[in-house]
Amino acid sequence: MAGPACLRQGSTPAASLLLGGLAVALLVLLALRSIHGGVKGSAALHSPRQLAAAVEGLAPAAADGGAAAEIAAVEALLDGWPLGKPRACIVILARNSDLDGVLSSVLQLERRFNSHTDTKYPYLYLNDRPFSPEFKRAVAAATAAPSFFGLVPREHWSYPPHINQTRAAQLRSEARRHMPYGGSESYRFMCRYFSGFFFDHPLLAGFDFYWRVEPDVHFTCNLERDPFRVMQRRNASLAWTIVMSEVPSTIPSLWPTTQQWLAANPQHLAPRSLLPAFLEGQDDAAAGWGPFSLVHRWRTEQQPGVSSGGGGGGDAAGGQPWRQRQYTGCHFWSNFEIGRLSFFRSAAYRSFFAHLDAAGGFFYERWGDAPVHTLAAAALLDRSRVLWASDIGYKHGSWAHCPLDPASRPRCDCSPFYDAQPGRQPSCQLDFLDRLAALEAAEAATSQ
Ligand SMILES: Nc1nc2c(ncn2[C@@H]2O[C@H](COP(=O)(O)OP(=O)(O)O)[C@@H](O)[C@H]2O)c(=O)[nH]1
Ligand SMILES: [Mg+2]
Repeated sequence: MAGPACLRQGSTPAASLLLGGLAVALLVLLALRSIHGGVKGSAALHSPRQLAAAVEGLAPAAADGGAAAEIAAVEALLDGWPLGKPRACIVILARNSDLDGVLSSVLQLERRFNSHTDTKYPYLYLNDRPFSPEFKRAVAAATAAPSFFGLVPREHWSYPPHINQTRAAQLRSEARRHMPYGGSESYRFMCRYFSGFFFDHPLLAGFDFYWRVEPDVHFTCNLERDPFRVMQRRNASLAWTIVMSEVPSTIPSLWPTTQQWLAANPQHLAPRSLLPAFLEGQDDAAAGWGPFSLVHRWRTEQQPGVSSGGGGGGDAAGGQPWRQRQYTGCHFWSNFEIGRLSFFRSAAYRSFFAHLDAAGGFFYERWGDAPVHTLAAAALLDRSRVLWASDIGYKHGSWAHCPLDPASRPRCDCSPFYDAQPGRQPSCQLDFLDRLAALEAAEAATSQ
């Protein structure tokens, strides 16, 4: 409030007129945006946004930082959404400093997929701090798809009241040198946000599906199928590309806390769940292959076709595998994630997250959203609702997935030969696929 009032006091009549004119122009532009944003999005939405951004800083700021206008624009877009087309969006959590990496990821996703769809899926950019005009201008100009910008609510990016912040800070400083992001407070906020809150952001309210994209990732294949339509048609709730191992010291109590929740809520465990494929087998323990065992990893890496013995047995008959067994630490790597929002908004998922949050491991340890999403999907969903998006070429950091089938060669710029080597695949991916095969074989055997 102080800024505009001071400006007005010192200004001349001509300056007041100019400022008033700019304010009116901004209002007209925002109204235009709501009208155009709904239907074809892109081109019509673009220039008003850029003009609006150009006068940003001169015009009086909206009291809510523009949140209501942004939500109205998304609603208008969805009001005109084609019948039958998945109500889906691309979600990017980023800082202003991530701009170059965001542009790189977005340009690839556009080239490989989104710019070829009839109605382009919108981008929803989220941040714990306001996006700069420069960030907004640059990413909006990068796509013909509409872009929207949201602020993460403070209560979703901070400590819940039961956390002892002094203890959390002390544990962080001890963890600093022992694990990636061990000393980072903001990384913990980020992991908790993706675990428990992103699906409730008001900008996502009207959507059924999201695709999570990060800065500096690579999409290496032209997509022939719309993954959102695949999710819709197959009634899927989660799609993944890479299964990664977790750094054990980040999650020592995640599995015991999950076990507590499962014991109190057995009705939520899906009868044909994926959970056994994420658990060490009983005979693994007998053979001395404890959780995260290198011997176990070596065995599955060297002999990918050989069953590790886990996952099968009596579990497939609907037992309670989670009671006795250890979590392998393998998880769907969540920097790539296509999901159905109703899964995360379900009472079961919310109850699971609330239980984890109450236990404090997001702050006293460094629980990642990837193992949290994975354990939830593995326990709560029928196996058929979790898909391997194996036709999507993808790379994050030094790990990649490249479609292996020869028919994919002309549409991909990655090396299936290179990526197919067992040593080039995360050991957890081999472990998971191996256990999954064992689980399905055991289930087939019992149903005969
Ligand atoms: N707004 C915001 N985004 C963050 C912050 N920390 C991480 N992110 C985002 O969260 C995602 C994961 O972070 P990243 O640094 O890529 O983690 P990594 O993939 O686990 O190494 C990315 O989309 C980041 O842009 C933060 O403090 N603020
Ligand atoms: Mg990343």
